[in-house]
Amino acid sequence: MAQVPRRKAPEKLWRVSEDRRSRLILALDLHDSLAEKNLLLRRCMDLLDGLRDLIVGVKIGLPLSLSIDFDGISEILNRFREEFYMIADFKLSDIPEIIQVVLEDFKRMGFDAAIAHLFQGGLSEVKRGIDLFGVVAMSHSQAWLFQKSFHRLLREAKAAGVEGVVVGATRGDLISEARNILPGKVILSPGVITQGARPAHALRMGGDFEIVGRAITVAEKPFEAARMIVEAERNVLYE
Ligand code: NUP
Repeated sequence: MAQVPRRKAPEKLWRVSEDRRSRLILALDLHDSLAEKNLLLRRCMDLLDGLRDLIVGVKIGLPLSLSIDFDGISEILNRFREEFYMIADFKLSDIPEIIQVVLEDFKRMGFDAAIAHLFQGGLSEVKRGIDLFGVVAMSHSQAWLFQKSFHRLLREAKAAGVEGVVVGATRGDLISEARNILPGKVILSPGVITQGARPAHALRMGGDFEIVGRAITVAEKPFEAARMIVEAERNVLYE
């Protein structure tokens, strides 16, 4: 029986997801600061063109921004913002006033959402016109300070009123806990394949979206790699 998503916000994220029957967000971490910027930009455009039926969103962070500059990022946003949910992953962790001006610029550029840290506090003070996701559990094995602070970060996420949280796909038990404690929030999970989590495992544990970078971006056949992940997701969602 088809599983109906419980959470309807953010509206664009769920709408695109339901249209494509996918929970896959691409981490567009192509980087080579010495390469010709236009060549790298073209590679990004070609990759996104090829994946348009499979991915729901695109996550952009420092690796690509340092390689093609913010002008290049703006070109990507202008071309694909209607089709994909665009997430700025600069893991903001600053005073509320600075986070606010940065989010205003992200919005102007065409981003739908940003990822921020929660531990610095103050996010509830930030007036914002885009969605926000707070990091509560990172995917890498050395993130022990996060693990120790997990429940406090979940409380901070609730108080901050963020739309969702980031919980590593490598931390299935924490995904389930976050799901129980924050039933209304979207859970994004990075760490699939290259960092060790099996495709769709995060969804089985109660997560909503998987963020995948290198397993697709450096694959010989990115479309096939993405299709394999989306098929695993569909088996969980529509079994
Ligand atoms: O805990 C986190 N783990 C993580 O890998 C939080 C993140 N935001 N990420 C990001 O997800 C990381 O910066 C990268 O862009 C992506 C995972 O990429 P990959 O391991 O699939 O290549």
